Amino acid sequence: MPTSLLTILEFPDSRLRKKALRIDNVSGSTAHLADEMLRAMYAAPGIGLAATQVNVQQRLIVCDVSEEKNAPLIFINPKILEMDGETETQEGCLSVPGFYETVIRPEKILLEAVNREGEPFQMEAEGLLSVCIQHEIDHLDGKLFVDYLSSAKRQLIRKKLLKQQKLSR
Ligand code: QAP
Ligand code: CO
Repeated sequence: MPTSLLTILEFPDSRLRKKALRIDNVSGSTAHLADEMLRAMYAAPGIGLAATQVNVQQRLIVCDVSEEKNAPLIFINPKILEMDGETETQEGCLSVPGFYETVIRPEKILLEAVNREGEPFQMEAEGLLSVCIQHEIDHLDGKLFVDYLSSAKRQLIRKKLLKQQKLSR
């Protein structure tokens, strides 16, 4: 598996707080970015990645929650239309390496998005895919899973990651 040229930003980098803009024209470069993001996600390895995490302020996310890592999904301008139920998941994030915490979110979603051909579609998701999509859409709005934790937990993670980042540069 080739590694990726994209760099994944790490918490508490302020660029993770920027709000991504809608993509009004799906072009070849959008499809190319999606492919590069999938490459970076698989290399990590991860199950989801948002453009915000690679310092691109565009509304584009990719996911693959399959066991075989052979079911890449690309969502452009994703929007949740309906949600239902409640589920608890141990979430992690490529931008918060080494930390996993329980987050409660809606269990099922109805999603609207645009595909890499520029065509709108709707999709229902539940289970890990639903949680992954919600987590990635949060990134596009500058939100991280650590924002759902107590501020004490978030500050501790922040401190540990800053220390780690200083050691590794
Ligand atoms: C979001 O996160 C997600 O800490 C995607 O050291 C995760 O792919 C949604 C990863 C879990 C729901 C449940 C995290 C890789 C990958 C790490 C990821 C790490 C290496 C996280
Ligand atoms: Co994340």
